Amino acid sequence: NTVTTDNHITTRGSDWYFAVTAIMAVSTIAFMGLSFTKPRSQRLFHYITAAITLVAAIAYFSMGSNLGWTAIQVEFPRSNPKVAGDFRQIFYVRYIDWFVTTPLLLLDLLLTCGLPTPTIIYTILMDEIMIITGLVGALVKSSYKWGYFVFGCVAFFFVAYTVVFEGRAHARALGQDIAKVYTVCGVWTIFLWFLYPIAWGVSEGGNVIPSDSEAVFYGILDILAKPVFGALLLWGHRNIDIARLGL
Ligand code: RET
Repeated sequence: NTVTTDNHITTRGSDWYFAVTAIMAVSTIAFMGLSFTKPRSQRLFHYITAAITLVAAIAYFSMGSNLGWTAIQVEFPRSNPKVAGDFRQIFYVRYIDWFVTTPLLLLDLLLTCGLPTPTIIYTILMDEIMIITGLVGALVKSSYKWGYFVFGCVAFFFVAYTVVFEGRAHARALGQDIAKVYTVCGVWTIFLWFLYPIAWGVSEGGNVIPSDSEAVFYGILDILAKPVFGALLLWGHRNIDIARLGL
């Protein structure tokens, strides 16, 4: 079970993972620090957001340490012989991170627009189906992996529908300032989340790009979707009393 060098992260890939670890860790400290500027009753969004970057920091520490992965046999990619190899490194720890953090990201967003609890619960359930089908698909070596990918995309459709249509309508009803922070964070989320299945398709799915490129692709997405999203959200909440959201 040898992993060819081209399908395995290099020292530079590992350094990049550690750089992202540092960004996530510093963001966690910053979000917790910012929570002290608010009374205890107003810190919910700080806690959720800090938990997201904390979990990511640990996942990135694992990947930088070359842990949390397994070798999966791949078919020879004719489109790009440079990445040809018998095995590809699949970082399953990414999915453990996403299983915890994507529901928290949705909570940040859907609590901001005051959606009813049943809607939030079913949207998070769809999100969990999306992540788990992505994980199983990544670990499957045959082309059945694309079946899981399709299930994941269908689940993602429901998540996107809630964020784009239901969430926007509820946010508007809560007032202009809330609608504004919801729109900024919602558009940011949907735009970025659409890029994840593309990254999956060329990495775990089609084995088109090597593991170092995968590290950069997902890494940039994670920085934008977690610390940058969190900063936008907390900034948007700075003058909003969470009692207005029913919290
Ligand atoms: C997978 C593959 C299956 C189909 C779809 C996917 C979408 C994943 C998404 C992940 C978002 C992750 C975030 C992480 C934290 O920053 C699982 C790749 C649709 C949208 C935001």
